[in-house]
Amino acid sequence: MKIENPACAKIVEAIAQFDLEGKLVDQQPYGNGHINDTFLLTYETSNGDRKYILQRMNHAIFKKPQQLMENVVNVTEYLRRVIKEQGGDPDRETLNVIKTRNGENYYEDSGHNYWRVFLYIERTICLEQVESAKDFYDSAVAFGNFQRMLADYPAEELHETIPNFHNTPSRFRDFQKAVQEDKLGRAALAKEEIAFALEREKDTPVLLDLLAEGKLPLRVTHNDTKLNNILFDADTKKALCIIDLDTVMPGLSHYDFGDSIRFGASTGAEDEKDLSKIELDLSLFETFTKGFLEGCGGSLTEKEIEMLPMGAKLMTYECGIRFLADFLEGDVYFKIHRKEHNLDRARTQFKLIADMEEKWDRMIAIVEKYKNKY
Ligand code: ADP
Ligand code: GN1
Ligand code: MG
Repeated sequence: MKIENPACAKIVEAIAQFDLEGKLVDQQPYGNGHINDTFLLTYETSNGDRKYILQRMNHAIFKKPQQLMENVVNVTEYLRRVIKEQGGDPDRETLNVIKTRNGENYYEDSGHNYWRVFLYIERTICLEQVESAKDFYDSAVAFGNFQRMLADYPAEELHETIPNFHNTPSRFRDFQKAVQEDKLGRAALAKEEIAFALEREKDTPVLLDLLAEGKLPLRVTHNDTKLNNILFDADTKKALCIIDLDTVMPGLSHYDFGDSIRFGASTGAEDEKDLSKIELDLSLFETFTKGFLEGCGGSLTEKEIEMLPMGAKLMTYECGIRFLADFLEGDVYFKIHRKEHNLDRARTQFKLIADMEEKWDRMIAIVEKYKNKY
């Protein structure tokens, strides 16, 4: 395999640290994540092929890999117990961390890259876009369930892997700074987008203010609930396993609801260039609302439910300003695959927000409809 990313040059050294059965016959870059470097490893054994996911964690973003892996191991061990109690299959329904030969959760190589291995969950499908309302509904139930399964997890034991991850006012300040500095002179290319974002500053503290006033509860949340962070069973087509647990932290239910809507209830891809293809699909919004509330199983408060549309709007907005700030700063955070990729991504988020503003009353009415159903 040709490894283009020089930081991955240590892959051979890393693989050797994990006690994986059989003979390594294939290694390929894998998946469409924007953050980590992911590889699929295939081993030949006497019982057929075994596959593993190897990841180089993004150390520039996750500054404390040890704390990050402590979270992932503790949360997945907790989930294993819950899944077993519910009669499920913990090897397929949650991530399983494979330790190094020294019994560690990850390996730091001689170039200070941090590597981890998960069991590859076989016979699964990862969707980059909603293909059917049923898939989206299943993902909603799964994300709601995820939050419910972790409801009694001692939140204070979780490390904050990215401080202020969904602190929208703090994200706004970062964005303002990126505009003011305009390090690469790119702001001229995004005048309209910058103006659009600046005009909406007043929305940014709404949810955190309610939290501070004690009107919204803090929960354990996933915080990165886009559709490709869930694996579907290829045979039953059911949502099977929630992955990408790097950002599991205390948060608001709105973060999980909102991020799923931003990604999955849009009529186009996150990086679609033709903005006429981007709208909020109200029918998918309804599908997700119903599934999420059902998955949460009556655990959300009335105020939480009432604020769900704001969760959708703020998560979309926050992601938009993060993409735009990264464009202005020279694409240092999100992986890009073409010129102006982050600007394209920001544009879809802002188009979606404009459409949400048009459809605001209908979004509220939909949430109201399911308020007391579960
Ligand atoms: P990133 O943080 O970069 O998004 P993810 O942990 O989401 O990284 O992994 C990237 C992709 O790799 C996922 O979208 C999924 O397709 C695939 N993947 C990750 N873990 C597994 C696993 N245990 N089994 C099967 N596929 C996986
Ligand atoms: C990143 O890791 P991935 O690709 O699932 C990002 C999310 C963004 C998302 C936008 C740790 O998610 O916050 O919403 O890209 N994850 C991190 O696609 O920053
Ligand atoms: Mg991911």
